[in-house]
Amino acid sequence: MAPTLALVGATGAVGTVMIDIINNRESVPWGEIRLIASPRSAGKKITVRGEERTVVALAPEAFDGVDIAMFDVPDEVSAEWAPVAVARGAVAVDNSGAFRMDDEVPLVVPEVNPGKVADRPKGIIANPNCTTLSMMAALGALHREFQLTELVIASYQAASGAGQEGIDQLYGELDAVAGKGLGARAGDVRAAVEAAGLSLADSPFAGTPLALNVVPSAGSYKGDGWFSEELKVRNESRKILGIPDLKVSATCVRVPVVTTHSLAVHATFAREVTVESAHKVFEAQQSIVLIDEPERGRFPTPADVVGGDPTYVGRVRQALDFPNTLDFFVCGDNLRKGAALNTYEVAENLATEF
Ligand code: 11C
Repeated sequence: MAPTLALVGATGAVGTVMIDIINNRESVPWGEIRLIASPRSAGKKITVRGEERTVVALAPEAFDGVDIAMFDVPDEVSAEWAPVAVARGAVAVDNSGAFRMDDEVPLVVPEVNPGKVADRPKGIIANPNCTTLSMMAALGALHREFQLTELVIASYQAASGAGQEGIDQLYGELDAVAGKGLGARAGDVRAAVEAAGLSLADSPFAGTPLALNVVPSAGSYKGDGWFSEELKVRNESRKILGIPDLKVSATCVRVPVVTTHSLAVHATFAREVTVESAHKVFEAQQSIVLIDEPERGRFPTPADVVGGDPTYVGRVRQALDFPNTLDFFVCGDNLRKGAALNTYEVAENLATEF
């Protein structure tokens, strides 16, 4: 019998993208597709593959008969409910940060470590953070060929990484500053945002305006100068690539982009690497689109690739002063491959087990 799929968090920002992905798949392996959300959203009707479905409230019984449950909910909700889904017989594929660094939970990117799904003693498989994921297909492909030893990145992260609240904040701020010739005097952007009645204290962007600005803070502050997002990039990259001692340093920055994270990557390898050989590796990977003609102004940017499934790579160059080191730029839709799509791909691969 075709397996039953559940989507927990069906009405959230990532859940909504997930439904779009399911609706646009050529075919799906599922019998029933069950939509689950908080009691507040229960009863809502959503069309999935041409059939109107009613969202059911998150409760233990909601998982009865479910084979694979995808979770697109906050960490604390996953921490409580993924084990409930497993106890009711499902495999949980979780997009939160609740289980990523648990030794008994594989952290899976299908292009990099697909076999890890089999090693899931807790019945849970974790999906990486969207910043880590945005570069992982590219890094995994290069690592297979040239053996990665050191990784330095700077991220340019979109507002939607902070959910619908982040999107609303950015749009509100852009409305508040547009057409006023601001940005030439310290504090004028902040003053305009506050004068428009927008609270910066409650903003997901560290009390700082994001419009006409960049903010070197993502996630929560973890001490010693580091933000959680930077530590996630380090820890998750090591786990996914299977290099526990990989040298990693990350600086994560929020930029006034709605959706699609970008990263400037500086990657060092044990073996000799050239731009030409890296291009070949990228071109051979189905989920990567290489746009690398800088002399013609052709490289990926969030505004041009948002809504796409692939990882977009460009600006590939040999670091002038660092042997065996490449610099390149990647863009990935943080709500698609960075969240919903990778989770769905893991679930889809699992479907053959049922
Ligand atoms: C951001 N990457 O852009 C974060 C959002 O660990 O799943 C995802 C947080 C996570 O703010």
